[in-house]
Amino acid sequence: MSLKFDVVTIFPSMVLAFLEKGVIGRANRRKLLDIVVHDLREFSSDRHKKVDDMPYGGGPGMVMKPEPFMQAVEKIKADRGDPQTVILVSPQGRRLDQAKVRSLSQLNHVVLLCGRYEAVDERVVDAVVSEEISIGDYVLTGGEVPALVVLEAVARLAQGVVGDADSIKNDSFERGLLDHPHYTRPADVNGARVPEVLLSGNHEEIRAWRKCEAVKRTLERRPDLLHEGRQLLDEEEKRILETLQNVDLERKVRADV
Ligand code: 4GX
Repeated sequence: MSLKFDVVTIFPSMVLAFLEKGVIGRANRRKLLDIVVHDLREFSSDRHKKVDDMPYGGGPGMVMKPEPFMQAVEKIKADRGDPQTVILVSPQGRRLDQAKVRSLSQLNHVVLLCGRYEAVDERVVDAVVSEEISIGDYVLTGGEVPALVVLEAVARLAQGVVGDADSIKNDSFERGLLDHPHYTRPADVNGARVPEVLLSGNHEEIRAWRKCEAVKRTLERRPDLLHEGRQLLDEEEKRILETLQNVDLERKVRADV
């Protein structure tokens, strides 16, 4: 039972070029995934295959016409069965996070609609879209990259796509902590040395060091993760966090006197 995706875009070649590479490409070839990319222009009834038009009420930019997206979703339903969700990637959507990715990975069939220009006619949202998803608070020129972000994040959670299932449990946002620093050979690059503990062969010390570095980084760069995900931390991590916070507090108090 492979996870089905349908992507609707005016740039199918761009999306396909991305999807044939790497872990996702391999999973698609091995039939662990079943991804179909659709050219939106093929669903335009217009003789010039136009998919955009001027906005009613005036204003800058163009709006994507409703019928091509609606026809595309109809065709997907007829050929591939009813999807469990039809996603429009859009700055107006709920922001994607790993919890949302996890819940999407439980589905069998996901449709992703990619818009361009200023907007998509709202009747597409009303008629065929089940949810709008944003990948973050910055402005892009089209929905293709966001759709690929959603697809890649969801697809790698499907059974067998990522070879080593343990590596998923280790993902930063599954753990509520950022990753610790990593090093590979050589042990010295122009004088920049790998931390001595990693060369020590003392696995208990290495484990403790990594944990401490992960908590330090998270506190420093993403304190928001520690507030949301404190329950994800084990006792050892909580102890490290408290120690670091106390050290910081003492430093502040000393600066005061
Ligand atoms: N996260 N964009 C989509 C066209 C558009 C406009 C309105 C639907 C409704 C974005 C983001 C994003 C730019 C992709 C506008 N589509 N999408 N595009 N950030 O900025 O998802």
